[in-house]
Amino acid sequence: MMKKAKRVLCAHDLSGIGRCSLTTALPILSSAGLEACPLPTALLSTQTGGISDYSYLDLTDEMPKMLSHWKKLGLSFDGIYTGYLGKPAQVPVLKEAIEYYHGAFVLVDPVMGDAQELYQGFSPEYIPGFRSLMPLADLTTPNLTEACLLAGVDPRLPMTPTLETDLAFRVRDLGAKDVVITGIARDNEIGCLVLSSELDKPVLLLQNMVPGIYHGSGDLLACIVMASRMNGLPLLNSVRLALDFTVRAIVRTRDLGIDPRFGLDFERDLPRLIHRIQGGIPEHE
Ligand code: PXL
Repeated sequence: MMKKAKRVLCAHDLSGIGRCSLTTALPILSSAGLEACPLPTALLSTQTGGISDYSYLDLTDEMPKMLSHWKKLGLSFDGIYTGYLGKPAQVPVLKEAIEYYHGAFVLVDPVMGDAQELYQGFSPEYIPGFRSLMPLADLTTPNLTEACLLAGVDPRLPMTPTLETDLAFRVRDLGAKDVVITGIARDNEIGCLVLSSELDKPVLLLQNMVPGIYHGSGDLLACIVMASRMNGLPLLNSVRLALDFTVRAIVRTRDLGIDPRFGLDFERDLPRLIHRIQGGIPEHE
């Protein structure tokens, strides 16, 4: 018998330009056969990396109103995916929603910085907020900078494989069941360190590195992992699929000479993603 599409709540910003957050999450989750329900945290003209003078509307006050209407309608969610938050004050709002919809698969992407520093507009107040969400997370996907901030380690410290492994354990000790640290570099490769609740040591998955800063890569990777997990793919296969898809989009963006501040050219690969996720085909070529 045909089953209802699983419903996923997506708490992320809506940026008109920049293919990040909701403009990435919604098409990816829909392609994966999921009903993607946006709970926008902020409205921006563009993503903020490398761009100034963007417009910004905080939606903190709107979020409880949307959630309360959804509660009144008696809706349920099978998944909750949180990302870029407009204000640290949104953390308690999300905590309440996660507790209310207990049983939903929860991915917390603790979006707050990259390249060893906090993003424009972010204060250190976000750090305890995201730490407090970790015990509610089935999975968290910090990049290396965010993992340091969560773990209380200076993100400007030189990285070593030992420190990276230590970070994965420290983030898991904060309470997240599974941890995927993104942006782990080795020689000419880049990838993710995956520490699952079922493993006693992390697994490193790598892909060819494309030098440069490609905005929105972390969001694309996280929402493909979410989409794959919601379709029952195992964690390692989900990360492998997300890494391959993200690197393909980065390569295409570079080859087409697209300004990387405007996001990754991922759309034309959606049919391939649909085939792989909905067909449960995790292997990369
Ligand atoms: O990719 C993370 C992200 C999401 N949303 C907005 C951003 C960024 C990173 O800079 O600016 C608005």
